[in-house]
Amino acid sequence: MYKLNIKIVAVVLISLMSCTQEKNEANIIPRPNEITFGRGSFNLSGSSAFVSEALPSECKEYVKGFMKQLSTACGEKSELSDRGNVRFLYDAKLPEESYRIKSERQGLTVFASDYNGIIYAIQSIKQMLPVSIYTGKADVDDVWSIPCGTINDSPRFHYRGLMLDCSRHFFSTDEVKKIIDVMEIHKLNRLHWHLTDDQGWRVEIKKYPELIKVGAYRDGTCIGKDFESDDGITYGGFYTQEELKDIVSYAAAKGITIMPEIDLPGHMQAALSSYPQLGCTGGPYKVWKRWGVSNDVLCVGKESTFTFLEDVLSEICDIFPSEYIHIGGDECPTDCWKTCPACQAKIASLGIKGDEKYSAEHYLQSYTTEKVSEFLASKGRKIIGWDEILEGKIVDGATVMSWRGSEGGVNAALVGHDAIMTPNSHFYFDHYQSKDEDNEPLAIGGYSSVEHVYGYDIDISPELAGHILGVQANMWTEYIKTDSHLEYMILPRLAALSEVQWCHVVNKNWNRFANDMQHIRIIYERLGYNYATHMFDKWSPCDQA
Ligand code: TNX
Repeated sequence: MYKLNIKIVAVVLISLMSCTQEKNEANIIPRPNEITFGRGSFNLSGSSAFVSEALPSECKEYVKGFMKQLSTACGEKSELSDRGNVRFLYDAKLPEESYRIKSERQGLTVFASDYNGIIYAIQSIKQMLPVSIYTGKADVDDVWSIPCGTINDSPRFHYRGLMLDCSRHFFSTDEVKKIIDVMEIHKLNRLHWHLTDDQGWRVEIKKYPELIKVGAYRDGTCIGKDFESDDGITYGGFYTQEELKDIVSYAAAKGITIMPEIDLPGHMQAALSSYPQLGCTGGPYKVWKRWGVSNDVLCVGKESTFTFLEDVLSEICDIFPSEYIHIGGDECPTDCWKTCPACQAKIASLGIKGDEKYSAEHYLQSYTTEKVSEFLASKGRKIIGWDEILEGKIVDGATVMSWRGSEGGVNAALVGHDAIMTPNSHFYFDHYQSKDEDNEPLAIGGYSSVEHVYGYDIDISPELAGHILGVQANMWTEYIKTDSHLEYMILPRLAALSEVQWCHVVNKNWNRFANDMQHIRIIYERLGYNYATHMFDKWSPCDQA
C-alpha cells in the first residue's frame, strides 16, 4: 500500500513537472521546424514595432494590426516606431514563407524575405501569448512574455489548401471569412473555392445573368440520403462580384490565395437549367435537388459551349488573380455524348478514336480540357483538375488534384506533371470523425479521425517529390447545412492537416501535437468556433504515451 502511494506520488510529480515544462514550451500548431529556448524572457506588453523598408510594403499594415491587438489585449499602447523593440527585418537568404524569430530579454527580432514569412512569424508569436491576444479581453493573470531563444521555421509544402464547397450548401461571406481566419492561424495559404455544381451556381457572371437568377436556386433538397425525397423548400444564394473581390482581398491580406473552381464539363446541371442550350438535349433541366453524379453534362460538340466557357472564365479571371484556376473535370458521365449528334460530329471531325484503355468520349473530355487550358494560358493562368483529367490524354502543363487515393498524384508526377494530394482516404472532411456514427450528425460516410488525418504520410521518391506541390483537405457540403456544423467538420481536423502540410516528417509527433492542441482548442473556443471534441475526450494534457 505504502509502496503504491510512493509510486502514485512519483507519477503525479513527474507528470506535473512535464506539464510545467510543457508550459515553457511553445504550443504552436503547426509545429515550427526548430525551437530553442534559453533563460529569461521578453515581455511584449507595451512594446513597439519597427518594420524594415526592405520588406514588402504590406508587412507594415499587418504588423500594425498585430500591435493594435496587443494594445487592446494588454491595455498598454503598442504601435509602430523607428526605435521599436520588436523588429521585423528582411533576410534575403530566407526562402519563401520562412521566418526566424530571435527573442532576447531586451527585444524580439523577426526575419523573413516575404509577406507570408512575416505573417507566419506573427501567427507563431500569437500562439505563444495568452489567448486574449485573439479576443482583446485580457484575463487578470495573463503574462505577456515570450521565452528567450530562437525559432527557425519553413514549410514542407508550398501548396497548403482547404477546399470549401459552397454549391451544395451556401455559406455567407461572413462564414467564409471566419474559415479564412482559422486557416491563417494554421498557416494555410490556399482556399480552393468550389463555386459551381449541379445543385447551385454561386458566382455572379455579368454576361449570363440567368446563372444566378435560375441556377443559384433549387426548388427543394432531398431529405437525408433518400434521393427521391424533397423537402419542397426553395434553397440557394450567390456571391456578387463585389463580394467575391472583397473576400479575395480579405484572404490576400492573410497570405491566402483563393483559387476558384468552375467544375466542367460535368457537375454543370445548375448552368444547364439556366441556359438549356448548353446541354446535349436542350433540356429542360432543373437545378438538382439530390446528391450524386448527374448524367446531364455540357454539350462539348457545340462551339457555342466554348464561347460560354470562355466568357465565364474571363470574368472569373477578372475576379480572382490566382495563378491557378480549377476546372474540375471529375465525374463526367459520357452517356449523353454517345447519342448526341453534335458531340459525335465533333469526335468525327477531330478524328478522335477510342482505344483499349479509353473511349472516344474520354478523349473528347481531354479535348475540352485542352481547349479550356489553352484559353486560360492566353490569360496567363494555369489549370488544375481532379485526377480524372489523367484519363484519355493529359493536357500539357496541367496540375492534377489527386482525390481517389494518392496514386493519381504519383502517376501524374511520374509523367512530369505537378500534383496536389487530397486523397479521400484521409482528407475528406465530409467523412465521419468518430466510429460512433449514431451520435454524429449525418455524414456522407467514411471515417477520418483527427489522428487518422495526422497520420498521412506521402512516401514518394525524391525525384518525384519536386512535383508534389502540397496537400489539401476537401470540405464537401452535401450534408452540411449550418455554420456550426461546417466548423465542427473542419475543426480540429484542420490543425492535423496543417502539420501534414507544414511539418517536416521528423517534427511530426502525435503525442506532442495532441498536447499542443490543448492551447489551440481554447483559441477556437474564444473565437467562437464550434469544434469537435473527440480527441480531447480521450486525451489529458499530461498524457504521454
Ligand atoms: C466526390 S472529389 C466528388 C464530389 C462529392 C464528394 C463527396 C470530387 C472531385 N467529386 O462531387 O461532393 O465526392 O465526398
